[in-house]
Amino acid sequence: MSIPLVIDTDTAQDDCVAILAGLLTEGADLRAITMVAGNVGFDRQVRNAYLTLNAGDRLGAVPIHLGSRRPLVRPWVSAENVHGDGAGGLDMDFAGLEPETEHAVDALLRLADEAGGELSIVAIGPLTNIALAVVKRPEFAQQVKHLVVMGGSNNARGNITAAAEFNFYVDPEAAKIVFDAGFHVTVVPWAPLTLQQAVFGRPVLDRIAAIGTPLSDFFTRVCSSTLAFDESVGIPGTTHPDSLSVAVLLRPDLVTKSAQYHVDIETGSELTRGYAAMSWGVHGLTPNATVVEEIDAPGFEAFLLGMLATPTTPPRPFTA
Ligand SMILES: [Ca+2]
Repeated sequence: MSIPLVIDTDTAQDDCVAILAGLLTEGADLRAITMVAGNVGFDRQVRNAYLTLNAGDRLGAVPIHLGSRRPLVRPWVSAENVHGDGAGGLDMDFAGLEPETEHAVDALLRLADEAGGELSIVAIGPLTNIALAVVKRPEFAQQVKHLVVMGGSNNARGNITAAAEFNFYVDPEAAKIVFDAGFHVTVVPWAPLTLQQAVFGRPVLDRIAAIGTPLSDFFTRVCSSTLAFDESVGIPGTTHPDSLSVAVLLRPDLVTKSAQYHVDIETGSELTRGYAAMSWGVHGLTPNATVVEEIDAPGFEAFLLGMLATPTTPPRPFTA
């Protein structure tokens, strides 16, 4: 059975891998890519998405809709110190590639209508576009079959601050709107889940490089800058929460443990801005999200490595 989905992304590094998983996994019907301000410069993110479609030999097959160029309330904060340009310096000729004129928020609403309750969304950047869709049409939350959100930490450390994970930190007001909206939502947290089960160390990266396909070469390139950063902060490899989020939607059998939580986002404090308070059921709060706690990590690795072995012929040559 095919799963119609949209990937809402701030395309850099693992976002690229997530898009490839949405493009190439059997049964996935990727209907659009919607762009949101996050990791790196907005227009650079759009180029990274085109680089990814090119790597997957699907240039022109999936529309890219431009969304929010800044968070709802706050100035944009980048993660360029982590990701560089988000594509490891990879480039190509972008001539003739034009994103859709329809705004990402309008595209999300239209695609939800067209899918008749079957559309799923994997949101792997700040939640600005998803929040705006809810603001524009509150019943959007009920129209979406399944929203998978990469963000927050489950009573564990952040990454951009001690308290907060990047996506929720960048636009905490948007995240709060989304968790209050009534979506059927599953959360893929940064810690402990990603840090414990979705880090690819050098031996795995060597195996990926040895696959020798255009996709594995692309993976190695786009993940290269982040590897240096991750190792500099004590993470023993590249991190893959975004591609894990796509896997959670498309391969729910990879989730081995999850639980119901009440998730709320800190918007008042500067110290803990964007902190996700994940209440585990003993505080009298009604659950509003499923939080992934454990995955089949070897299965996830096999999922991505299998995808990267897919033969493709990128129509446009990559340049350094
Ligand atoms: Ca992302």
